[in-house]
Amino acid sequence: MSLVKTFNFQLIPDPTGLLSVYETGKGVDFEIKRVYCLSRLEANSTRGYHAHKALRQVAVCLSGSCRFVLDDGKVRESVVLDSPGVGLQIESFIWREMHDFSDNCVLMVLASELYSESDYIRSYEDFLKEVGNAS
Ligand code: T46
Repeated sequence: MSLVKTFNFQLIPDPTGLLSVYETGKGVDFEIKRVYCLSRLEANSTRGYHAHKALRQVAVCLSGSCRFVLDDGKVRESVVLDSPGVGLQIESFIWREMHDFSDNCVLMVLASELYSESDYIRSYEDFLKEVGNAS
């Protein structure tokens, strides 16, 4: 089964622009407790390089594009996000990295939990131990 799970959000275009709707129960299967955005990203920068223990998230690229790498300790997959109408589901205990930010990239993330640094696994070695795949 693929690590990359995407789904579509409601888009309401009209001649003046595009309205996109993000709502618990409409693709997002958790109560949205936090929303954060990444913007003004430096060219050639990369982010992420961690997993979460409990947090579940949905990432949406509101503008421009970026590439997510998802890794469960066995398989590593990559997906490009480039539409405000597409959500990428990121489950707990999945290592994630973000690469290839376009100039105008704005990445929004819908989160199931409030911010907690203790929920992060920031070392890949520790992550492999947690998912039972350390050598
Ligand atoms: C994720 C990917 C997709 C806060 O204080 N509150 C917050 O809500 C967030 C998200 C971050 N922070 C602090 C924690 C760090 O000191 O901001 C700093 C940068 O956070 P982080 O290293 O987690 O940033 P990214 O861009 O590598 O990762 C972010 C999310 O934090 C993370 O959960 O899955 O985007």
